[in-house]
Amino acid sequence: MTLKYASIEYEHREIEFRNKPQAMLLLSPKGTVPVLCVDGRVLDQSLDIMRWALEKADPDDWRGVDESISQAWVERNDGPFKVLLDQYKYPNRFPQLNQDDVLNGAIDLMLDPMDHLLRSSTYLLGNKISWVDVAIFPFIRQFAAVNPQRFEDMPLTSLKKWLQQHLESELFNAVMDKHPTWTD
Ligand SMILES: N[C@@H](CCC(=O)N[C@@H](CS)C(=O)NCC(=O)O)C(=O)O
Repeated sequence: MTLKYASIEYEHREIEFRNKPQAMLLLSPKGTVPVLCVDGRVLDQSLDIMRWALEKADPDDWRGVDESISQAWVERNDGPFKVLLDQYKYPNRFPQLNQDDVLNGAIDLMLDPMDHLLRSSTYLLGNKISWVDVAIFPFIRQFAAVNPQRFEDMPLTSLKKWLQQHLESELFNAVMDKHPTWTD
């Protein structure tokens, strides 16, 4: 989404996790996506790719928000919330965990605090979209998709509205095209 927003042209190589191309593993042996190879550098963390793209162009000032508040939200998302999201998505991998505890943990840690913020502003850090919304939205989308009805039934009105707005956004829909699988 950030590459598109910054009008950066790139070659999109869709890969299969079960059959990762050697060319990708040579660049980034950890084998996760996304990987961006640019100007002789390899960026293989989503946030690094976002930062790199925003340095190139940031027409709507996505970075015009408080750095330490932004960082705190993204760290909460990528750290403890991601752990809970995986536990919620793959209950079979965590048979020792009570699913209600996992769900309540995610609500208390992330969903409720986000909903609270979004009651008084359209976006997480104000009335203007920022890189933090874009960094976190895919994770909330995944969380909602695990059990859409359960998510819909949660009294998180402002969060649901925020999610819906991102799902319907031109930017998100512009990058959701299916691509053929690339192989070496
Ligand atoms: N911290 C990394 C995480 C990347 C990551 O875990 N990507 C997942 C897909 S969302 C992946 O590539 N998994 C590879 C696999 O499951 O084999 C980032 O933000 O780029």
